Formats: sequence, C-alpha cells, structure tokens
Amino acid sequence: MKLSIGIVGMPNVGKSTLFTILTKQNVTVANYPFATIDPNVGVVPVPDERLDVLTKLSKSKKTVPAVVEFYDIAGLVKDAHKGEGLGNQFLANIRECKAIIQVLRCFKDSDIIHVEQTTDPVRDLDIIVTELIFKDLDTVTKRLSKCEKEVRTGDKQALKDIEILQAVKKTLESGGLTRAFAHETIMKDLSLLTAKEQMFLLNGEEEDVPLELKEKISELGGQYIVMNLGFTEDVSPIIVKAYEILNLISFLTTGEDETRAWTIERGAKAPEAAGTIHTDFEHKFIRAEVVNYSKFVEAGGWSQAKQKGWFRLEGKDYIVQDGDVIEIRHG
Ligand SMILES: Nc1nc2c(ncn2[C@@H]2O[C@H](COP(=O)(O)OP(=O)(O)O)[C@@H](O)[C@H]2O)c(=O)[nH]1
Ligand SMILES: [Mg+2]
Repeated sequence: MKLSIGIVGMPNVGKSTLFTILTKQNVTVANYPFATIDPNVGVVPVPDERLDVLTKLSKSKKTVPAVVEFYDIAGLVKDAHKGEGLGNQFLANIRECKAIIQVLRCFKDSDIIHVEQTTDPVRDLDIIVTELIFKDLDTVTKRLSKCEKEVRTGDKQALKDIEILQAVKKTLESGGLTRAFAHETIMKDLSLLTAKEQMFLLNGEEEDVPLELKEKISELGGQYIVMNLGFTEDVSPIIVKAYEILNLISFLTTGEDETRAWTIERGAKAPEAAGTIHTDFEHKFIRAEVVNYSKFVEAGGWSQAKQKGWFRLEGKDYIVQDGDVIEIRHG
C-alpha cells in the first residue's frame, strides 16, 4: 500500500481547500506521473531541514524531499454506506489510503451551505464515524460467516480469526475505532476503514471548537490539529503531524548527484529501506553503511566520517532509524 492520506469529511467542510493549500507547493510533481493524471491526488514534499545541510556538505546537484500523497476524497453524507450520494465509491477511495485526515467544519459562515443546515462538528464527527463503522461492520460480518464455514472443515486458523473478528465487531458496535487490532494478520487482509490511522483537522479558530468535540476525539483515541483553512497558508504542521501519525520516518542518502530523503515505516529493516531506493536492492542487499545525521554533520561528510570510524556496517536485521545517512551495498 502506498503512503497515502485520504482527506475525508462531509461536503463543504474545507477538504478541497486543504488539498489546494497542501499541493500548492508541489515541487516534485514531475517525478510522480500519476499525480498529473488524477487531479484528486497530490504529492506533497515533507519539510526536512536536514536536507539543506546535507546538500551543502555534499555539494549535491539535486535535493529531493520525501513525499506523502494526499487524496481529495469527495464528501460523505449520512447513509453513505448504503450507497447514498455515491457513498460506496467514496468509501472505496478511503480504503485505498493508508491513513485518514478527517476535516470537521467548526467555522461558522452562513454563506457556505451545510448539508445538515447548521454548523455542528460534534454531529458531523458522529455521522462520519458512524458511516465508517457501518461499512466495517458489513465487512467484518461477511468475513465472520466465511470463517465459520472454514471452521467446520477443521481450519484452525479460522478459529483464531473468529476470536479477533468478534472482538473487532464488539468494538465497532460500541462505536469505537479498531486501530488497536491493526497489527493482526486478518485485519491486514480486511483493510477496515476504522483501523486506519486517523487525524482530525478542526477547521476554524480555537474559539470555534467546542470542548465536547475535543473530548469525543480523545475518546476515539485520535489526535487533532486546529487550523482555520480559510486563512492559512503554511500547512507544514499538517504534513509533519501526518508523517508522525502515519508512523513514518526518513532515512537519507547524500552524494554529489543528489541528497534525498526516503520514506519508510518505523521498524523497517535495512533491506526494506534499500528496496525503496530500488526494488532490486532489496533482494541483492549485502549490507548498509550507516552514520546518523548528527554524526555525519559533525564529521563533515562521508570520507571524514569513515576516517573517524563513525560509520557502521549493518546487516539484514538492522532496523533503520530516523535520520540515518545510508549507503547501500548490493550485489
Ligand atoms: N469562512 C470560511 N470558509 C471556508 C473555510 N474553509 C473552507 N471554506 C469555504 O467553504 C467552501 C467549501 O470548501 P471546500 O474546501 O470546497 O469544501 P469540501 O466540499 O469539503 O471540499 C468554500 O467556499 C471554501 O472557500 C474556513 O475556514 N472559513
Ligand atoms: Mg471538495
């Protein structure tokens, strides 16, 4: 699955406004042809000051930041899970994303129509979460009955799966999200909407945000950011926060040709990281030469770091750390 974030919410809450601000500084779009094909996909560079420092040190010709893809998904309305307002199509779009930013309209502006007539972000949150939950309940219930059939044929794995699915179903029925189960194998297969990392963007001024909304979001185990999209230019905090909730880190490569940040999930091992540079590197991985960023800068470059003995040789099991400056050795 790609490292993509879907922008989700009711109609007219500021989703496209967010998408437009995020993608305005779209410097790397030429490297990502699909982004020019689908106008609802934006490739957004991740701000990273370390890149400038490394570029100077290595006198690199090019600097390439890490990127996150954002999807502007059309607005969901009540009963989307029953197909209302093309709901099923939009829910399918959400399923393709790795994480969700849910935009909630807190700003009051009578010129901007609200599909539910009034500004009430607590109600909107409930509507959207309910739609995601209903869709997932449908998915889980279908899978449960399939597993129950498999159990009758003596399938032991199915028995374990049923246990997890029942716990998931119970969570959904009580109105909860299911992120806590995300590590289970069966969940990876189902890719539930409520199991995705989710961040809430409260569109408005701080005083527009009801305390009840913040409490509801905390109950759901979510993190929020308050931002008045109508009057915002700098969205770096959103990108940085999104990177964090997605559990992403960057490792760095640097040389005369280019200095570049590469995105991996926290916990990824060296061959997997190598694979993000080139798929062949993953299979032909021999070892990685690694210096952490601060040591690299302190030494003043690759050769100095080597002279000082500050770089390490790491093998297949090495878990790559944020800010590792890496050179991959491959066959
Ligand atoms: N007053 C105000 N209007 C906003 C704000 N954010 C978005 N809008 C306006 O609300 C309307 C709907 O926004 P849009 O981003 O298209 O909503 P979407 O349907 O969720 O994609 C547009 O006219 C925006 O200019 C805001 O923070 N304050
Ligand atoms: Mg829109």
